[in-house]
Amino acid sequence: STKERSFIAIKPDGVHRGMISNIISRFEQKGYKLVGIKVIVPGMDLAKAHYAEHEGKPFFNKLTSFLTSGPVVAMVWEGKEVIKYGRTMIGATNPLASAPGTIRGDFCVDMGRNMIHGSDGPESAQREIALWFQPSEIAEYESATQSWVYE
Ligand code: DAT
Ligand code: MG
Repeated sequence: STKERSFIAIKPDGVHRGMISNIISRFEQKGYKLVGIKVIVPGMDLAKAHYAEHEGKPFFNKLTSFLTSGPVVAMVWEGKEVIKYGRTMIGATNPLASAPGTIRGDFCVDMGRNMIHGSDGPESAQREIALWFQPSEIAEYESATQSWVYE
C-alpha cells in the first residue's frame, strides 16, 4: 500500500552533527511523503517506552540516557514498503556493517552513535507512531507528485 507508515527518528547525534536536512532529503528524494515531524527532547519515560523491547539488555541504560540527552527529530514517513525500505536506507544497526550509500554506512562508526531510528515492522511502526504522535499531529494529504512516483 502507498499508505504504509514508518516512524523514523533522527537521534541527538544526528541533530548535533547537522544531518537533519541530509536525512530528510534522502526520504523525500526517494519519493516518500512526510506526514509528521517535530523536534523534542524526549523524557526518560518516552525513551524507555520507545526502546521497551531492549529493557534488561546491557546497553539499555546507555541507549535511553543518550536518547534523552538532546534533541530528537521524530517523523512519520508514508509510502510503499516504507518500513522495510526505510531500514534499507538506514543500514545495519552496527554502522561498520552498514553498506556505503546507507545513512549509517555513510556517516556513522559506533553503534551508540548510529544517528537514526526506523521501525522494524508493521506492529512496531504502529506502536511507535502512537507513542510519539497524537493523531492530530499527522497530516493527511495527497502529494502532487503521487502519479509521478507511483504508476
Ligand atoms: P536498530 O536501531 O537498528 O533497530 P536495535 O533495535 O537492535 O537496532 O537496537 C536499538 C539501538 O540500541 C541501536 O540503534 C543501537 C543500540 N544497540 C543495539 N545493539 C547494541 C549492542 N549490542 N551494543 C550497544 N548498543 C546497541
Ligand atoms: Mg530497532
